[in-house]
Amino acid sequence: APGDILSASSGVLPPIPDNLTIPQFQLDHTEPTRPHRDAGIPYLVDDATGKGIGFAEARERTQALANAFSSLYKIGNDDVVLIFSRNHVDYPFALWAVHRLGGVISPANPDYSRGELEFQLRATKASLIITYPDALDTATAAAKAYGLPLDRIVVFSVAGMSTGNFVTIDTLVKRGSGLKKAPEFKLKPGEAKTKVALLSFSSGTTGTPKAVAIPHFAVIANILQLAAHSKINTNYVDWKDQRYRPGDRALAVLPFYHIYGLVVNLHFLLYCGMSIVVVPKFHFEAMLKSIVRHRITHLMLVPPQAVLLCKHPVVKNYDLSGVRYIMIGAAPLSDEVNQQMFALFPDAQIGQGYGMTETSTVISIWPIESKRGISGSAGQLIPGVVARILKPDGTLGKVGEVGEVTFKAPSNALRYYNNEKATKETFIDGWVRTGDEGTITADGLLYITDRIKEIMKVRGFQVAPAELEGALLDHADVSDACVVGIPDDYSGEVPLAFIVLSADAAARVASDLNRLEPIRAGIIKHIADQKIAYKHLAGGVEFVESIPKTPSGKLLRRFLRDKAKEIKRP
Ligand code: 4UU
Repeated sequence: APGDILSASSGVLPPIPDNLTIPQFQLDHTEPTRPHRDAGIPYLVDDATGKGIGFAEARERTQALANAFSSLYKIGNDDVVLIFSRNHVDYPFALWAVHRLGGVISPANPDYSRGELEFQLRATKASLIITYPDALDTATAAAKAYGLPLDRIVVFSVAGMSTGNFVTIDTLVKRGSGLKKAPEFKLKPGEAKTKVALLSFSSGTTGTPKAVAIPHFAVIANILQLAAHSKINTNYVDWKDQRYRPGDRALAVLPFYHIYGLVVNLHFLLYCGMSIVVVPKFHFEAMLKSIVRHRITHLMLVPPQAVLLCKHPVVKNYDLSGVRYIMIGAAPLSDEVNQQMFALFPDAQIGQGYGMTETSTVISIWPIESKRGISGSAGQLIPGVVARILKPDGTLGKVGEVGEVTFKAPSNALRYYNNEKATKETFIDGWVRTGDEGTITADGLLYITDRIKEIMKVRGFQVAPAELEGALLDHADVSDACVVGIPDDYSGEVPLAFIVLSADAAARVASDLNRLEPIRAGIIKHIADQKIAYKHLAGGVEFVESIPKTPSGKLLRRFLRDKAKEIKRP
């Protein structure tokens, strides 16, 4: 038997436009713009000041920035602009401005180190950096190392924060509104399927982070798939019972540099006519204050934030009863936390979503018919998604059987950018291999049972063991290394390194055992000095005689992952 092709949701997917860029869909296409345009619902709201930006102003700022990027920075078709920033109300306008010129956006975490940013600049060949005031030092250092002139750095304007001598986005909006209108980049029918909009990073099933080439069509498709799943009625006539309603207010604590924040929290919720309250940096108690102050109705979270809501003593000081909807995704959610969330928000809709960068985000969300997600399930496949289960013996699974889940969806990304080898392993005949083990029920409910691929998910962020192993092998005391994730109540998992000492370090330890602890501390510091905080070896360092490998030299990571589970942590 050939196995089953599984699909699910009861929503009906409309035709997906294949000739529009993301801003043309989001700002020019008439239907989804109606609540903001005609009813004056704020588009984006700054969390700190409460200042709202309306739809007309959003469009104007986007156009002014497009004019400025075109005239003053010569950004045009296929030029890559790297946004190295926290969330900012101008973030989407800068992004759409570049798209209006046919340019490509590569988003990056503003807490990256110089080396991590330099890697992304090189991999994408970016020619302009848009950054946030507190990330200017790193941006400058990385630009120098990469060879980008410093006048190719521009910075978002933030009250009370210094932008040095750099040109600000506010200045560019002012100047751009006086410049002639930049020619709009246009696509012919079908071209949106191959025209790259985003280069977002993911490690895929193996190796170090790679740029995922995401076309305009994939993002627009995912928005329409989500709308179809939740039966969004764009006539906005009879929407009172909808999960997402015009005028609802979502907090954007999820970062826009990650696909979950960008496509779902920002683009999809705007499509629904909602207002997005933009938070630059997640801070737990500040989030609670913002929920109350802005009368937030919708939250999109990662599991550690749900853990804080369930466990943190300050939560009881805040009236969170206005929250009607909470989606949790990007990493496994424990049953315990799930049940506690249900108890904490007795009236809210709460459930899980599952997605990945390679599918331009969402694959599944809990069924629209149920107020609450089914505990343990990552949700129901959304319209347009079909799944196949690849069993360990290479055959295709049937309903209810366990194996690697693979998806075909209109939102599937195209490939890994400039990486044919990795592309061949993950993007196969229109299917994306997830590296996740799971099963799908007859109702199209997805259950993720394990992770086959190497990556760790630390606080929802991908951490590639290969990246850390590469850095560890640069250390003089290390001759071999293997990094695995170990469970952590808050972060989900944290990296632990198994290390084989170099001959020299081993000899030093053999002559004096007291030398071992400084070596361990040195290795931990070596990673801390060059990597963003969530990649640090919070799980510690374990010394071993050798790293188990297959005869062909491949790390037996699973073996060490199991071994790590036996280690008692302080
Ligand atoms: C178990 O994490 C993401 C996207 C997350 C997302 C997006 C929209 C969640 C809900 C939503 O509505 O992307 P990446 O590329 O950073 O990581 C993808 C990987 C998956 O392959 C899987 O291993 O993150 C893990 N993952 C999950 N695991 C994502 N969601 C889940 C989940 N349960 N619900």
